[in-house]
Amino acid sequence: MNRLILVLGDQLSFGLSALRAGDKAQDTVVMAEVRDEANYVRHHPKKIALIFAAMRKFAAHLEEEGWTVAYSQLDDTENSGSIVGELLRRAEQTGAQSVVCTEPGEWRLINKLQYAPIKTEILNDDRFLASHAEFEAWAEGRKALRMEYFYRDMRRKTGLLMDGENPEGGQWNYDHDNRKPAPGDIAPKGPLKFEPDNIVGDVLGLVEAEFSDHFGTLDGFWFATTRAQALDALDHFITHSLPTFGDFQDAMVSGESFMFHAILSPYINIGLLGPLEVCEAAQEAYEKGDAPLNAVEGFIRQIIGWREYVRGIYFLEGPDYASRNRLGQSRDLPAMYWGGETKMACMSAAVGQTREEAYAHHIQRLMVTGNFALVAGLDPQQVAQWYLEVYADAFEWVEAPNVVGMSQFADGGVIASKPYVSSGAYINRMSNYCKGCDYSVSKKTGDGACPFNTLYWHFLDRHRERFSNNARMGNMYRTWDRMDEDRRKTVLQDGQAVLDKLDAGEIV
Ligand code: FAD
Ligand code: DLZ
Ligand code: SF4
Repeated sequence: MNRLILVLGDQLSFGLSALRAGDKAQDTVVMAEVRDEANYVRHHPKKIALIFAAMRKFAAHLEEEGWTVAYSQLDDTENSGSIVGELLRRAEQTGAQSVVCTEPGEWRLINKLQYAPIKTEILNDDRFLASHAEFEAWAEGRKALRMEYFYRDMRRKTGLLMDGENPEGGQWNYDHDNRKPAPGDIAPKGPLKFEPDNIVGDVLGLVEAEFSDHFGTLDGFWFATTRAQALDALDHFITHSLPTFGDFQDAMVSGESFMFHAILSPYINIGLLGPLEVCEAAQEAYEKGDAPLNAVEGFIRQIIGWREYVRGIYFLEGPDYASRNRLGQSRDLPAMYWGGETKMACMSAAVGQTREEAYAHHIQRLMVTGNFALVAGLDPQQVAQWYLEVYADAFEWVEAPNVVGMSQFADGGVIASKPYVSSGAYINRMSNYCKGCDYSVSKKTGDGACPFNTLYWHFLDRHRERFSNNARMGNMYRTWDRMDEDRRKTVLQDGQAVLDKLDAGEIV
């Protein structure tokens, strides 16, 4: 009996479980550009363009391989505007009675497919190293679900950077070597960029016409949109950036949007690259003596450790995870997140490059935009929606744990053992942003004091009840308590003044 094989925009992998289960001779692959997916949050135009262009090229490859593909372009007049709508329309056209798909990366869409008015079989997404069952077994009975221990199991499972039973070089984690600020004369090569071809050009025209009111620019689109291009981008990263990736992993420099990062997450997350092949390429560079252990271990840990771990948490914790707000923070996202004027050079740099590139690296996401959201008491759901919209690599299974959990502590500590908050000193140590800022990072209070300096203490003070017994935060509270009472009062007043300005829509 003929069936429909659904392939979603972030499932562009030739080895996808739904394709493996299909029969080229009688099944029809359904791929659909739909308004529901492009608009359920207002994705960055570059993200939509990446997904649509990569979908069109993937569909063409499937046809070359003998599949029958029913592809809906966004502007097809018959397009119903939703994934389920398109499945029903194609079922009527082909006479198919059932659908086979690979589990989507978001509860919202899983739910829609589960309750679709057509029989739908949802298969495991085995493009990940750890299945849901394996992650559940790992988590079972543990008091705290810390990434480091999960990561070690993944090293053992994959054999990556293993010397028999032991970690290569004698240590599991070389993070302490990876926190260097960047010297003044660094010249990162940046990611490999691709000229738009005709298919990309068509998509850019469509996205410009339909989604130009979303935050972000389409100008200078350069993403890879095929597996072959993504493999070239991987090769370029391994050759030019991996050797220094570790040393400057946390560093931020004005005007350098990419530093030595891989910029591979958009490709891995939509399926053009597999996580294991990316890690194997890094391991090979280490074995050939082309990249040092601290860089290669750090890189591999992000993928087989963090990436797999956050996915495990998202599915283990269930559909309510993304809406948690355990700190009860509720302030609206200020206009500076949408490019509104700000005097904070670090925020301006992170948001500005996000608008341009649909990309910011980990420390910009965690310690600039995330840190500010947390100390300023922003509503974590609005914050999460922002991240889901603006980054090309954002899909809820990976975005929500990183934002709601790691960055905003809104899951109450499932992921992080303490909140990632800092004063301006951290940003000053890891970047050159403060040199060009209207605020003074060395000023703790008063006119022109860095907002992070006062809001950091304001955050700790207003959440004292929750955090003062946290062993990892004892030093912070002891430092606060040692401050003279008048000084504490001034710090809190100044912090409150920043919050009042945000509430009044004034420029901060
Ligand atoms: P690199 O720094 O070069 O790292 C290599 C690879 O490791 C990445 O390509 C990615 O696949 C993986 N990786 C690294 N850190 C993480 C992590 N914490 N979680 C999952 N994978 C990781 N990553 C996303 O893929 N999608 C998101 O929506 C996303 N949202 C984030 C939100 C916040 C608040 C924070 C703090 C982090 C978020 N991350 C997200 C993780 C990380 O910032 C990005 O994976 C990374 O910036 C992607 O750029 P890159 O390829 O240059 O990564
Ligand atoms: C993100 C996205 C966008 C913008 N558009 C589409 C689309 O038109 N068609 C499609 O199949 N998938 C799209 N996606 C990816 C889905 O939103 C994604 O599969 C779910 O969010 C689950 O990760
Ligand atoms: Fe950011 Fe404060 Fe430095 Fe300005 S002084 S760039 S606001 S950390």
